[in-house]
Amino acid sequence: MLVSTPTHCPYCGLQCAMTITHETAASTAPAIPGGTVTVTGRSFPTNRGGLCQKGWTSAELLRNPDRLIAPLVRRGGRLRPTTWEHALGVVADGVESVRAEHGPDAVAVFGGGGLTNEKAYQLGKFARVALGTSNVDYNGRFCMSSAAAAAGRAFGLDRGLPFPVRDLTAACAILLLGGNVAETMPPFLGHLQAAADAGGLIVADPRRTATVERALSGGGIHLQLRPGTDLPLALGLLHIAVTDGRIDRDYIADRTEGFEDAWLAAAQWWPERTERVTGVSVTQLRRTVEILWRARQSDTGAYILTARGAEQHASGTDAVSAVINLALALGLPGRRGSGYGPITGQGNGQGGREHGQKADQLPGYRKITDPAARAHVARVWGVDPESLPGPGRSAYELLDALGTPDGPRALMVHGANVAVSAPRAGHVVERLAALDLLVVSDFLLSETAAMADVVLPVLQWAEEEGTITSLEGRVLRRRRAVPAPTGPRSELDVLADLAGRLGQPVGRFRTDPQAVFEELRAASAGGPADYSGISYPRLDSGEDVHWPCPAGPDAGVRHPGTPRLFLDRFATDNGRARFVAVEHGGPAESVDAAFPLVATTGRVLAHYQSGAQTRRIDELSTAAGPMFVQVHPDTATRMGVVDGQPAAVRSRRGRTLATVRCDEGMRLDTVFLPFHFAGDERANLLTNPALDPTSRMPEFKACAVTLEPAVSAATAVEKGAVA
Ligand SMILES: Nc1nc2c(c(=O)[nH]1)N[C@H]1C(S)=C(S)[C@@H](COP(=O)(O)OP(=O)(O)OC[C@H]3O[C@@H](n4cnc5c(=O)[nH]c(N)nc54)[C@H](O)[C@@H]3O)O[C@H]1N2
Ligand SMILES: Nc1nc2c(c(=O)[nH]1)N[C@H]1C(S)=C(S)[C@@H](COP(=O)(O)OP(=O)(O)OC[C@H]3O[C@@H](n4cnc5c(=O)[nH]c(N)nc54)[C@H](O)[C@@H]3O)O[C@H]1N2
Ligand code: SF4
Ligand SMILES: [Mo]
Repeated sequence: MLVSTPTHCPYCGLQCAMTITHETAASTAPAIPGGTVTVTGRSFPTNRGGLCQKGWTSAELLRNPDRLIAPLVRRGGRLRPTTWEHALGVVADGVESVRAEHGPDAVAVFGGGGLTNEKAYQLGKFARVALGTSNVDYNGRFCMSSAAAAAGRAFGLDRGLPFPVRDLTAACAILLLGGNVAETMPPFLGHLQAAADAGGLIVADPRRTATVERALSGGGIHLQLRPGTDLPLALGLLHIAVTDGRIDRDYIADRTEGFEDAWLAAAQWWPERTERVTGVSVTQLRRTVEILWRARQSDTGAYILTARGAEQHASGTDAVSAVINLALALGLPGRRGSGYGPITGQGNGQGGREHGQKADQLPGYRKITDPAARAHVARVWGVDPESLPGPGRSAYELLDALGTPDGPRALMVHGANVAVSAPRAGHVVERLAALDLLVVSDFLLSETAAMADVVLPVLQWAEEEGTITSLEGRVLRRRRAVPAPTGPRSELDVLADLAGRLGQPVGRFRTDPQAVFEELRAASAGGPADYSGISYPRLDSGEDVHWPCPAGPDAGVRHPGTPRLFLDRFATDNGRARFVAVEHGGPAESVDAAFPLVATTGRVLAHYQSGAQTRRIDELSTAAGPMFVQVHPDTATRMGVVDGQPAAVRSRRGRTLATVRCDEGMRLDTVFLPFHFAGDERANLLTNPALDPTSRMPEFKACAVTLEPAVSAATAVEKGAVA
């Protein structure tokens, strides 16, 4: 029998629509249901039927032989299969004893932007109520925190893109800073086609990426800046816009505040100075302003977008503020057919940062320090507001404190692989090893799970119900499309069971996703991310609902949702967007004779994040090839490394092994490494955990390194160099 279910991709924030078809058949393995599972693209505004290679192959992990079936508990140094009863007993006892000895903050939780809204919400509630800990944060801190912080201070609200992706389709000019969407969200590139064809796609990236190639093929511009210089680039562009009279003075007067101070900062960034610091020519700077301004004036659509390249810096929040200042001066935000927005990365990167797994937040994007927010959420949870902890440590600070005298002694990880993806990963692994108790919930034995004392096998995306909120703030239904293996349990079930063992009353932690969503609606009501008017039936009917979507006083009136924010006013107290005066400091670590190159890191098309999932899919692993370091041929010669040969990349924190990939399109001073590989090939053995003062985002995109030839393990064995 064939059963087809409409749902969405498990990977990135574009949340392409897909149909999963399951052909039922008798099972050949005891725990694993039989039958074939196929994926097809489904018509939807963001992907228009298209999927990338990761989406096409996403069903393979459902029946992957590496799939975790039974809980694992470490005994005699090894992880061994056991029963749920025993595994959860070990977790509950371990948590109780750490709490008794060191207090509630000694148990920490690390969540993920891949969790559904229901799971993210429940994880935050579990941390605050069942554990009573302030120490809960998640991998979105490594992803969207700088963009979110900058949007918050400029617009009073962060929702990723404040407009639907489809609005970009008509635009004639788009400036994209630090995004390689041709590899990170291939169907998104289709929305940039009109701009690209008009010669209006401008991409700021130190590398000549596939996205840059698309821009250049239509006559667009590549701003090949030095890593970590988006901030002065944006200041320089604002300088030109002001001095050439290419700013919207009426908009600045009517809809914004703080322009004078922002201009004072940008006034120092005359074009030649900007060129010297960023490496982008004055001609290109002028053309960029000209293209954006022309599109803005003729109302043919001008947008500015940022992604991780511009944001993942110790000055990422200020860099995004500088970009928003430029957008405001041109009069783009809050206007139909133009705008600014960051491109959210993870599947539920947006919802994941709204419902309370972030150290400083409660559901509905509420602040945990706000007494009214605490009272509201405590009422929904049936607890005393006084019992809710305050803000806790940010993701890297949390990991850095593990096992230290004042830090957490136990950690529960849900949906992240920090042993690979956290900055200064060698140090993070040492901290994980210093814990009394590490509990990882996953469906695969990720590198982090492999270090755990207890591993809890959970269900995968196509085996359970839930909702996610995509990069455009649209709430989507994820559906159960295939039967689950016997053994793994749903995360909601695991959290409820543990909560009971930790003394929580029966029924406080629900296990049915729809029931949890109903609670989330109530908890979010009246908050910035108000979901109270959204329901499973509304979403199931295919309705296009973007938050905020309040229920309103009259339950009979359905709020239509808010596809476009800020059209009348911004979400600040006085309704005006705020310019923020920012200064350039540059990357936290500078190059010197010992570490003469800047390393930046990022993604390739076929792998996802830490690679825990995609490294297990042969088609993707083959397409991606081995770990590499991308370098200009002249730089390779200078450093004595050879194309196609192994090299060691060293920073002040560690050493990474990679195959040299020479590329004429690289800057001479920059190398690039993907962060999808494990073990000695982790790019994060190099990265600098310098944190942004506002967002606490680590500096993934710039650290000082050197390159030297290396003998790979394989070559060494061949040559007899290793016994
Ligand atoms: N294939 C694939 N797709 C993904 C993911 C994945 O792991 N694999 N992950 C998803 C997630 S969570 C995210 S956050 C998004 C990320 O999506 P992107 O932001 O597009 O991805 P990155 O490769 O991290 O960075 C983009 C570009 O920034 C450039 N860059 C590096 N340093 C700088 C700099 O200082 N300034 C500027 N302007 N550019 C710089 C890099 O060369 C790179 O080409 O992708 C999502 N989609
Ligand atoms: N050097 C460098 N490092 C980076 C970045 C970079 O650009 N450069 N980017 C950063 C960014 S933007 C991000 S988003 C992070 C991502 O880094 P990670 O947080 O490590 O991301 P994933 O590899 O997606 O890890 C998710 C894990 O959770 C599991 N999982 C998936 N779904 C679920 C679920 O529903 N429940 C549970 N319990 N588990 C699940 C997966 O199998 C996987 O093991 O990496 C950051 N690290
Ligand atoms: S672009 Fe993102 S959502 Fe779409 S198929 Fe690829 S990974 Fe999935
Ligand atoms: Mo991300």
